[in-house]
Amino acid sequence: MRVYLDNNATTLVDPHVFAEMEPYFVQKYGNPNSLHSFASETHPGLKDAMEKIYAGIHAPKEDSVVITSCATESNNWVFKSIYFEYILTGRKNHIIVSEVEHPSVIATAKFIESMGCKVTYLPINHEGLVDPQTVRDSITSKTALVSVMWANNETGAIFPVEEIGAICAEHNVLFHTDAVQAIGKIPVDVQSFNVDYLTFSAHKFHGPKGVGGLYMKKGRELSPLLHGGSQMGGYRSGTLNVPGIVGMGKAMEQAIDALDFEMTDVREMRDAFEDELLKIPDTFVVTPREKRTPNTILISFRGIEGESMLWDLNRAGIGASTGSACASEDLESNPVMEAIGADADLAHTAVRFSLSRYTTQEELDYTIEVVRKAVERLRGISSSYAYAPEGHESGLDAHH
Ligand code: C6P
Repeated sequence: MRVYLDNNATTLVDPHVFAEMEPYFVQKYGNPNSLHSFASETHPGLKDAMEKIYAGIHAPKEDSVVITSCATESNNWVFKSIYFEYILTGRKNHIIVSEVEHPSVIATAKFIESMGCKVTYLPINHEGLVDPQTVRDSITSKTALVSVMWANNETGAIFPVEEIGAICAEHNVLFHTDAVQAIGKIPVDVQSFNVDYLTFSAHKFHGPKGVGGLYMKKGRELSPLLHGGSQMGGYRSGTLNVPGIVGMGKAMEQAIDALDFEMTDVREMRDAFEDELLKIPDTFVVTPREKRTPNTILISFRGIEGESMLWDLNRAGIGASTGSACASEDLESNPVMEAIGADADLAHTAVRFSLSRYTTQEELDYTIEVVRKAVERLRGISSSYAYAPEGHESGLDAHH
């Protein structure tokens, strides 16, 4: 059996999405900006896809959605543009991010920090959540931007973006949220709270890789990301990725249709799976379930290196991760586990299971069996587990 439980890293392309994209590779392959019928026959599909994307996040017509190649690009664009518009010009000198943002935010924040911008990295609490009060306390008259993700890719923790957005509005500070792990898992409505910029990426909701987007509220326009032929309203030049955009539109529509299923059926399956995992002694999950996206579990198995667990899982045909896919190769401890104050031993033991609407009960039953065996085998050869004093603390800090 092969089981895919790494849906926060990327997802299977929905077959309906794939079918919708196909003609745009082999029949309707014209450049949408050309002046002939090969071009114009791409227009209805593009228009339809953009409408689906706007509808998926409830963006009003007057706001902009700019298509990018991925969430990393969208996040880079926001920060670098804010740097050009506000920091370099001396209007502001400070931005705020949470310390558990995706590397595409953290590394970009560090880059503009190296160019002279002050950056505040907000801590997370013992539940893996950002406290909105820390945002309020960090804002100064020179703060240009607050960027806090909607849902964390490692724990699934849902951050209080409504409250943070309200604090930003109160202080006249721009607010960006990376909603990559929120779309298709929880309702996303850009009109229901204050948000200026919102990042998303098609391959996280059963769309194709290589296409993402940035929502931008009217009046909050950024400086162009790519100068050139003025596609995408001049914000991002370059020939449009027509199949990708069509695919993202369809994937957004499918994700919205499947949202109830995700929030009830996938959640129930996740919860039952988690109950089984937690029956294994000395296992810990950080964020409470009701504060998490419905598909995600970040679990620690004391005494077992996350990578060793992945090895055993992989040999049994199961794909999971120790955290963010792009940080999986460095064998560092999990940054979110470190941020909540887990001890060094426990921070190396995290394994992320992320389900999707394609996950089946049979796959989860099989996974439980494999995990149980792996825990037995790996703890049997773990010196740190063998010598741990009886009744030892969970390894998390005092409030646990
Ligand atoms: N997280 C994970 O395993 P791209 O691939 O550029 O479209 O998405 C980047 C990205 C940005 N923000 C968040 C919150 C994300 O989760 C990701 C991708 C994957 O967690 C791969 S590192």
